[in-house]
Amino acid sequence: MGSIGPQEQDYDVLIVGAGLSGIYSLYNIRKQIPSWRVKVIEAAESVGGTWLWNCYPGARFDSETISYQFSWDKELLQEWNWKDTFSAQPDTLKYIERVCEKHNLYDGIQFNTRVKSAHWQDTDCTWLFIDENSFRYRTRFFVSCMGVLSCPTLPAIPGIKTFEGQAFHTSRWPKDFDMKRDFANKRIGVIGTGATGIQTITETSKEPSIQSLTVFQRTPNWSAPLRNTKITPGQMEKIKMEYDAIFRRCASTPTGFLHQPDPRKTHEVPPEERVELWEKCYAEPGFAKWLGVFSDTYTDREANKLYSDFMADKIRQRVHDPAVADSLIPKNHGFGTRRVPLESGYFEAFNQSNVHLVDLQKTPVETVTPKGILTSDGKEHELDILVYATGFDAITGAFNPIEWHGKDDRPLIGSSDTELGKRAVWLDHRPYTYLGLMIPSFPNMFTVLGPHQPFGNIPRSIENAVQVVTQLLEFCKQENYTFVEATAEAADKWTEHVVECSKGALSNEIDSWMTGVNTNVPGKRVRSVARYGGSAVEYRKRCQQCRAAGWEGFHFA
Ligand code: NA7
Repeated sequence: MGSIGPQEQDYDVLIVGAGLSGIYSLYNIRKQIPSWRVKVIEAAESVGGTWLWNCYPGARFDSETISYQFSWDKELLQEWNWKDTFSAQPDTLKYIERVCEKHNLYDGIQFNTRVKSAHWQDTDCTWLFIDENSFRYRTRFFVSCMGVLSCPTLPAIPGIKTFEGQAFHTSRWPKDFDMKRDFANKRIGVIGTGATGIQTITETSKEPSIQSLTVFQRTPNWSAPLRNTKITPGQMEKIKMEYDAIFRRCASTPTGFLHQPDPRKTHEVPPEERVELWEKCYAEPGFAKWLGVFSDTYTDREANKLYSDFMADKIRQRVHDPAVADSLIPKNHGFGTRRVPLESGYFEAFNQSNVHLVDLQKTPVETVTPKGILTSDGKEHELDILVYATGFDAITGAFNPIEWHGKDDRPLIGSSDTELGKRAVWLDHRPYTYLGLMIPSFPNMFTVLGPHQPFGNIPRSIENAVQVVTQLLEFCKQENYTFVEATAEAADKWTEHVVECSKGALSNEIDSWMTGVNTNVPGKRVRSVARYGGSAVEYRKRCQQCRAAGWEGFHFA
């Protein structure tokens, strides 16, 4: 790819993405290797990534706020006062902006820049990136911080372009939206009932001025109470004194959250005592009800069935119409085998006379029409606004829109149906990595929160990945290496280990973004193992062992 031209910038490290991963990468690499030229390019107009794009009504953490922030800035931990046990999106975005201001990160970020292609240059061991405006960026090293859920997908149903009302995806919510003004007297439809749909539907249902809300549900999801509360100034002061212990606890749990599973197995415990634990967890805020229950809940089919039955009863108690309750109870997967969305009155929304559930398993969508949605029973559901809460091309998805030319011109993602696709390193979207950090044939390229990393408590995973990547870069600098690549042997072994870790998990038996399935993306209909299913403790141990063994599994030159 040609020589350096006037429109070409040159860096030691180029980072793509200015969400939590990208801003911490910028901060840490700058801090550890101050002499290097580091740059972030970002498609959006500002920082925040997921927490910038997802500004739909009701968007908030369902991870505990106090465990979901950067642990490395002790000063900011003492300065920052959180309002909610589960922070709302605008507050999280303010926090991220404060991190960037405090550490002067804005001057290292170029906004409104979307990468179109990436070309490995064998001659001088650099990457050449080209953006949508044909600007070129040459860099020795590249850190991908493009996010796990950053590429929204619209449903593959006919007619979506014909709709004459307003229609948008939840992660492309209209700017300056005002619920009272924009939803008043409107007939609103929401397709999708994942974590996003559940938050959007609940919040919308609470707006008294809407005319109606119609929920189009293809697969019901298990969901349970979030139980958000305000953090009082007194509580905040106490939390500030406990941060060391909070992050130590996160470091000791399999998912990086504050919750440790109960080590007992379901059948070791008498039935009344089981119910006592389930009730206790159900009454607690946050993920206790997902992550704090018996250790075999997500591997033992019978144990999972018992807990799912308990949860199904909770739904029946909350939804007045038994037929609606039945539609809302998942039948094809057990509780917790998909990522559990937490809710704040979701089930009660269906008791309102202006909220309607359309069970797409009984009456599938035929087509979107100019006026609304036509289902197989011949009914046209008329709508003014249609919201697509239909999720993302997850994990490998952010890499998908970029044209990759790795070593020997290998593509990154490809379909086995095509000759070119067969040479792809992630054939049919199946990730192949070493430690989830590097990909053979893609030298000098690192992934933070890439496939094969643990995705539990996201900031905890990000901090570890950024620290390991920075250490690797420091090692290259010290040793004057201009080339680093994961060996095929190391990637084979690691990919096998990741597959091994996922065995026995009931979550493998259901389609979800976690198992790499998205029916709206061609080539993503078959399940794959895209995330590290072992414990985050084990993952970090393996990263440390690799470093202690002189970065075993990497080839340097
Ligand atoms: P999810 O969890 O992937 O949910 C997407 C939802 O959209 C889900 O209910 C899908 O039903 C539904 N969907 C997708 N395509 C269609 C079509 N074609 N027709 C009808 N319904 C459809 O995405 P979210 O944004 O809610 O959450 C992603 C993560 O963000 C979440 O797990 C948290 O970690 C934060 P399906 O189940 O596929 O039948």
